[in-house]
Amino acid sequence: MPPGTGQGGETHQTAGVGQPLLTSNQGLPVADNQNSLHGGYRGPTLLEDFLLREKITHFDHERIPERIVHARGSAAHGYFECLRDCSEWTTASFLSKPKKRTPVFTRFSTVAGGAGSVDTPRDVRGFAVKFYTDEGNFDLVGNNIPVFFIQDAIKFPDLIHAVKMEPDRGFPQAASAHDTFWDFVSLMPESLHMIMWAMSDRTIPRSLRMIDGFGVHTFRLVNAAGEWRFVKFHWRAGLGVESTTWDEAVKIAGADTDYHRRDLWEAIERGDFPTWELGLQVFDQATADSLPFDVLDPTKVIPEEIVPIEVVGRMVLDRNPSNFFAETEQVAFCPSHLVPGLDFSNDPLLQGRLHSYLDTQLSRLGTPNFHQLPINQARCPVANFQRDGQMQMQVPTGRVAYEPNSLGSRLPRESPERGFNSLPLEETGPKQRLRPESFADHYSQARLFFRSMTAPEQGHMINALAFELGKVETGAVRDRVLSHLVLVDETLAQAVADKLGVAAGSISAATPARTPQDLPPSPTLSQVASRAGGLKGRHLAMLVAEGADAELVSTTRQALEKARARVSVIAQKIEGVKLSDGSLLKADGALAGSPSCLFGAVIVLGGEEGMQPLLGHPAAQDFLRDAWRHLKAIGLDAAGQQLAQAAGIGNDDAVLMLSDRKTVARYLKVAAAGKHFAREGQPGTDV
Ligand code: HDE
Repeated sequence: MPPGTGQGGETHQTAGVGQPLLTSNQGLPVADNQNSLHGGYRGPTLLEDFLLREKITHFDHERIPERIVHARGSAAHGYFECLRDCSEWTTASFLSKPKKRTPVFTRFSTVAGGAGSVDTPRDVRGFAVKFYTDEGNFDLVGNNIPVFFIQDAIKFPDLIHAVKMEPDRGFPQAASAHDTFWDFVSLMPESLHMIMWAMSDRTIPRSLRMIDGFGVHTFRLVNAAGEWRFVKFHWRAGLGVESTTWDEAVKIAGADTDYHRRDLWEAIERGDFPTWELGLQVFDQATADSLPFDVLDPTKVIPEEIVPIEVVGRMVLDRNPSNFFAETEQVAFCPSHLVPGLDFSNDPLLQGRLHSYLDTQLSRLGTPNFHQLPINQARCPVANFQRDGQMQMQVPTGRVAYEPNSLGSRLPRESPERGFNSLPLEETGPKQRLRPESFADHYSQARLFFRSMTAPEQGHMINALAFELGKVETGAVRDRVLSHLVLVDETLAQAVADKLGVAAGSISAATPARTPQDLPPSPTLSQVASRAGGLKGRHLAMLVAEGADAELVSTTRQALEKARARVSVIAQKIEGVKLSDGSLLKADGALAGSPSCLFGAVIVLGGEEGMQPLLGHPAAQDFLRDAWRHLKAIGLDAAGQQLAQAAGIGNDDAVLMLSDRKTVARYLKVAAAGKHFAREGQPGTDV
């Protein structure tokens, strides 16, 4: 028998010089990792096989309970760089000095789907940042939308039960388009503002690198004099906010379930590090009192036009996790993790979260020692008298595990000066279960949001509402939602009703707790307005057929790379194509697995003859048909135009002929502008 081969022919990988020995978890060198211990030549496996049992038992316990919400996530390491001395507002050391860097770990997530669901459902995205500051960990556990569905934590389990899979049938997975969700919404008008955001393009992002983040609640900043101000946290994506269309998101879900995870990973591996600015809206009690809504109500924004956002730092994500489970899965965020110089507000949603996250980590990670996991460890000294518990990783020494004490030396002590002091705020009033009167206006900001959108964005919201309600089986639920939409905006309600086939005039308005007001529109809420423009960080596809002009291919590629876009060459066969000069152009993707929905803009180049096999090819036709439908810039040479004709796509300002450097430059300009919304309404598009 040759060395390294077992009797059954299986391959053994034995340790060579300098290679570590494979061992059991106790360090016992393993001789055979391919075969269990048998009693007899073809006999039963023996209970004695402790190596088999150790390996299988470990495997059986590999999964931990997934997060009840935000189960599917992707994360990265990086740093936060302070850009402004914020000591007039806060003593928080990570905001104290320009250029000061604080390590961070940031996890993005979808909310409703399970850990194995897809990346591109219509859903809010979690945006949770752990700052490892020199005064302890600060977790800013936010979302990519600045408001929330509910005002009081006691409604959270109801909201989540409504949006998750319906409990009897176990579907739909990762989707809000079903009866229970809209039933809940229709009976909870406080969710209306968030619904407007959820039905906007924000919930179908192109990339996790292209979402903004928000702390949602009002927090407090406290300075050295003990003076406090309110604050709202905003993360602004360096690449700007960009979204897919709905049809594109659906198709991506089929083509690449890991689309966002892969995109984030690959960008960081390439050295194309995503960045965000951290901005603060800082305001005092007098400003809060002057607003027509309550700043403790998490269903409200404070428009930037009223309280401007001041940029105080930036975050760069520059390192992928080394191990998905150890880091992305085991990271434990808690809004109660804060540092001196920050404090909470009385937002009743935030107050409930202060309890929930610690509790959930105990259930998920199984022990109050979860802070000892490497990803959760503070990067500053941690010392106290908490002891023992499951999975205790430390070995505390000495006989003193209590305070006050006098028996030890160099034991941890309190510091009234440097320690965290809750603000000594006075609270008065009867103890009761209530919703403050100041939380009663559920429609004015929903209206403000809708009316602040550009026309294409409004159109997408109407389509999204019609799609979601079109999936609702119960007519009474659909009608009830429409009765709220009337109060948001009559044209919106009418447009949705038309798409559902509900007769004009048959929708009656709900009775609002407070009459909605017309607030001045806030153009900064529109994501089109906040789009950064440019091709940097965008992923484009070049579909190349045999015989394509080598010079044009190289000119186009160079120009795109100079604009710092990522270009993927797609060919019918993964080995690539021969160009006009006989050289082989390697492909990054085969046509069958690389539909155009995966890319921000597309180009099709080929030799006339080489293009022939693609003209009748459904995947090639769909490549262009979808690029057209998804409002993308399309660059074509003569052969590409033949394919466009075969696919039956239209022609407009964002379909460009490519022949030389000049035409390529024109294409780049058009592609840099993002989606070509002017195309909407043309045959083959969605509106
Ligand atoms: Fe969460 N939320 N949440 N949430 N949340 C969780 O904690 C909860 C809320 C958010 O990447 C859970 O560790 C309650 C608002 C993010 O690990 C859980 C309430 C916002 C993440 C929980 C809210 C968020 C979570 C599940 C209402 C935006 C993922 C697993 C009172 C500001 C963090 C976990 C990560 C995760 C509870 C509302 C954001 C169960 C009770 C509002 C980004 O503890």
